[in-house]
Amino acid sequence: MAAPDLDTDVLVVGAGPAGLLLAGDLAEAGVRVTVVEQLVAPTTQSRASTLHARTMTLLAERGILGRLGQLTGGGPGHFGGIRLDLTAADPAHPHAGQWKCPQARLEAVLGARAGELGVRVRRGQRATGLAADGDRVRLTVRADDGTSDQLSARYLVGCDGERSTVRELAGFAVTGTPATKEMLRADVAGIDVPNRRFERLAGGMATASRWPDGSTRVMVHRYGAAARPRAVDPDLAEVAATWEQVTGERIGHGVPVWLNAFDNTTLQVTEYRRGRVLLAGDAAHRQMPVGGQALNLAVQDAAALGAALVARLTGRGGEPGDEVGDEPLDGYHRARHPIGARALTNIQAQVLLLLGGPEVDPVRELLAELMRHDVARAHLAAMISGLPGPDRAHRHQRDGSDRASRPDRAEPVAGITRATHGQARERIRMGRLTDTTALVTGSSRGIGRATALRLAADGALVAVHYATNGDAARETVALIEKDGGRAFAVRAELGVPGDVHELFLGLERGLRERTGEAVLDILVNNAGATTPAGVAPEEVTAEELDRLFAVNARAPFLIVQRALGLLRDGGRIINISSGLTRFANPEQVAYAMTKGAVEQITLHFARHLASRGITVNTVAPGITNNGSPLFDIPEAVEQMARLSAFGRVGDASDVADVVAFLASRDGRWVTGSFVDASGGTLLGAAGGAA
Ligand code: NAP
Ligand code: P7Q
Repeated sequence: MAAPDLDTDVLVVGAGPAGLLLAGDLAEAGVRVTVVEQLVAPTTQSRASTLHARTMTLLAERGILGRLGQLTGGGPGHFGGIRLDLTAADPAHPHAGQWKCPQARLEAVLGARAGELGVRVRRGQRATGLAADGDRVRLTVRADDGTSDQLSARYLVGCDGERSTVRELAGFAVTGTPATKEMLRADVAGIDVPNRRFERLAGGMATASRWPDGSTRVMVHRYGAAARPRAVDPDLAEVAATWEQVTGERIGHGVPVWLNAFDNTTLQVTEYRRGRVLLAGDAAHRQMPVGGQALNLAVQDAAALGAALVARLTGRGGEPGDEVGDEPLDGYHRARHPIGARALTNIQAQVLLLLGGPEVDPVRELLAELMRHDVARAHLAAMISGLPGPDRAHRHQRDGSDRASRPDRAEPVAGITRATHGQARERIRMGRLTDTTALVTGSSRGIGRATALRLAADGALVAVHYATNGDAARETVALIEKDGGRAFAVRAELGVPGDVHELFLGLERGLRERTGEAVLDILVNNAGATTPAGVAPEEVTAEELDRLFAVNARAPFLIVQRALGLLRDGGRIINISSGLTRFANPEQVAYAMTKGAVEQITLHFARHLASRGITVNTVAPGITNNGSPLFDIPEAVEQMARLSAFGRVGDASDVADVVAFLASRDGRWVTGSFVDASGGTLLGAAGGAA
């Protein structure tokens, strides 16, 4: 459809992810496209490493997601160093969360697709001149051998990164703010420093993570250190000096593999289109690489621009596309400019949170507090994931039931009305367990805490049991009260003589003080002792076996027995077991034996208590992030994530939501059952690429 004297319809400068995706989309729609790239061969630098939900969908829509191979979940994500579970954007999204994929692998797949669709990539050629006349653009390119060539096209797109030549040549206007803060980054071999994620120390912020090859990626910022113009990358001596100032550790003896510095320069073009020239990705907006958004924004820009150019160029009639006019291209600017601006704002906010000194601590605290609310988490996670936020998304009804029954003594768990919008759901969920009471053992931390929070959010009065960690238990109570829920803490070490008696003294007193009676609707046997990894079956001692059985099996049995006198008819018992009762892991044999025993409580008491309408069920989590430091080590998380069919480790809330279902009225027809809440860990290994 190009005029015969034109070289091509669309010229794309830059064969990064944006340029290659765009070129493929254009070629697929029958638009002629040529890509110009200054690098002779694709880069192998690590660069970006994270794909977000919207990007995953774009790749799936093009049929190339599977070509990336099995991707592992990239953990929960963060906002300015404050933990943020990106699946909160839309937990039902097929690609919820973030996914690890080196940029080089993505480029290889996008490049192969473009090649198959007939795209020509002219490598080793640099754009040096640009002229627009009438209905065409002319681009001068210079090859490495010094020879120049001129290419003509109807449209030119700059996907050539933050130092975009196309942006310069076409004279785009930009707005932004200069650098104020700088971060040093290095991959260093031969050093041994502890892994840490955004650790805030007295003098600065430090991050370290060991690569599988044994080298360590360190990033460091000294609070208050201003950015300075750099002609060359920092050397190891500079990085090591800053690292020592901030952490007190020495790394100067290491071998640097890669060193660089990056700053928070912010820049955005005021218009994404200037006549026949358009920009996408970093060429249109430059930002500090915080939170892995740049690559995702670029790919999403490119997809939007591809659709706009196809609409512009493939209309019907004599002169293809002319009756459509420039509207689609202006629409591209109108759609993507505000998204870019919003991303720059969130990134600047994250830079302040991450690289600000102690003066930002109060803001971090408040923000962390807000982020404990579903809606706030969903809002930020959606912004980063490229998905519509909770205020805009049409939510799937998740927990609706047509029966709006009143709380009822025989069936204590209140029914709810149909909810279709996020906010309505939030409010209605508050009512599901009103007038009920719950005991969650071991709810100072981990899965127990998440369960206590969820049951309290549903309206239950929750007894937060703990053994040693009083501060953490009080924090659980405070978190519940902050959201308008009701809870109290109860201490009792389980597995020692008198344990269950002590627990029930505290429980009954707490219930009487608040409700006037000692009546329990929901019991969650969650507290558990675990064995350290790395102990061979041969090394398990009799004492250890006794301790595990005392805490994990004996105590839950005695708690159920003692609870019978408190439990209301129609009540609920949920026992937390482990996927390890069906997944062999010899190092955990003793622990798994105790969980096998707990599952017997479910079977036999389900029969025993059915006449009273009490259900008894087992929930079996797989590897679940309980906040232990292990889950701060990206490599460890990646390895554990592979065990789940969904490629990520469980979140405590993933398990808590399952418990809440069994505790709710909706779970009334389920008793004596084993509910696998391990994200498909028991399905076995995948047969092939997803
Ligand atoms: P966690 O973070 O290790 O917390 C354990 C909780 O149990 C804490 O509240 C702790 O109280 C309490 N606890 C431990 N020993 C106790 C004792 N002797 N007496 C009284 N309380 C005691 O636990 P989690 O990882 O969330 O695990 C919760 C349950 O899920 C456990 O039954 C575990 O076996 C099961 N599970 C966990 C995973 C996983 O990957 N995380 C996987 C499958 C199953 P203090 O804070 O006071 O010490
Ligand atoms: O491997 C587990 C596992 C584990 C551990 O790693 C050690 C820890 C955290 O001290 C106790 C622990 C408890 C568990 O319940 C599991 C577990 O459920 C699991 C593991 C590995 C593979 C599959 C699993 O469940 C299906």
